[in-house]
Amino acid sequence: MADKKIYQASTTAPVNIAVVKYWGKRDPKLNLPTNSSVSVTLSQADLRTHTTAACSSSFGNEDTLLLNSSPQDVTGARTQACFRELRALRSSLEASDSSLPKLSTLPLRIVSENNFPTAAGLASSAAGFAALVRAIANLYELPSSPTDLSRIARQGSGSACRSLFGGYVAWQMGSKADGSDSVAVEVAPASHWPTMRALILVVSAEKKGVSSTSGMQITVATSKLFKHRAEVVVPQHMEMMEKAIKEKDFETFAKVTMMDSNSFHSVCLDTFPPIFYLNDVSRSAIRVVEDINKKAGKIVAAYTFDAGPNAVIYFEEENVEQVAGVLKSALGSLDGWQGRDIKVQDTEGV
Ligand code: 2P0
Repeated sequence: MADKKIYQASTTAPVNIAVVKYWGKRDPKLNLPTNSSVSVTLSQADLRTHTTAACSSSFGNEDTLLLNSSPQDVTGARTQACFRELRALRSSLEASDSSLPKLSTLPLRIVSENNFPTAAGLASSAAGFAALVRAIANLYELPSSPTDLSRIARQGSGSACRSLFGGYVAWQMGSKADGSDSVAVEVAPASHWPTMRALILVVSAEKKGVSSTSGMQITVATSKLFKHRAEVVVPQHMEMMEKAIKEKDFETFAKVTMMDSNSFHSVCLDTFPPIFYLNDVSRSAIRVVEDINKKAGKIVAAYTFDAGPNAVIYFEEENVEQVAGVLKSALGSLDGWQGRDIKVQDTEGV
């Protein structure tokens, strides 16, 4: 009788919020970026994707994926690239050890749940693909390092490569055409700077108007400002940001975070037709952060916005009242607002 056994493994992956943003692809197929980026991984206690990967000959012929109980299309090139790469690694393990079950040829059944709004500019694709890749890597018992897995997760969604690590993470853009050097590396673990906190202002939990993938392609094709950002602004921000993280220099970290977010949204506005991710509530959050910093006489809070109107505010624990308290009272009465005081996730817990 054929083996009908169900093999399975589960994992969770965290969300990361970039402080130097990825925007633009030099190779859309491999998700190779036009600039490097840096992010902070947020605690899984607050935001995470939980994924179970299973395989069995009893699953029929097709791979399937359920996200928040809804069936998803797995035939897209990105998901297929992740499945193909992971199966190839499992297949070479099986070739070198004939006692291993032949999992690489069995259909996969993936079940994922997010505990936060999907596709609302809260990096759901990052946590989603990171969890999918690691769940299958665990199922296949692959000896791959987080950086090895980041190379695969990047092909699912660029920002996903940064969610394989906790703490402070850089995605090095790389220069090779095959993408083998376009991977994530740890800049510093969460324990290096344990006082860092993030507050998320959920301005809207609706799906974003323009997807990151199509938005950045239109930017690359139409924005003249984009070239300056990718070639001049981001390399400077990368250097300043990595140094600020290593030295735990919050003022520089915050200044670069805000300036890089503004630079990214300027490039969106310079895209033709323009892309608007910020709304009136986003702009009032910027003003409140500016007021907080003015009152403090130094920079104690930094705002950043991804491809949506929700704000992420970084601050240090000692300033929680000054920052989170003021933001909550200033913006708390708005509909759909939600504030959480989130720690940085350790790699060990990822
Ligand atoms: C980032 N974003 O660095 C930037 C900032 C949005 C703004 O990475 O096409 O969903 O799947 O590679 O990773 C969102 O882009 O795009 C993103 P794809 P992804 O976090």
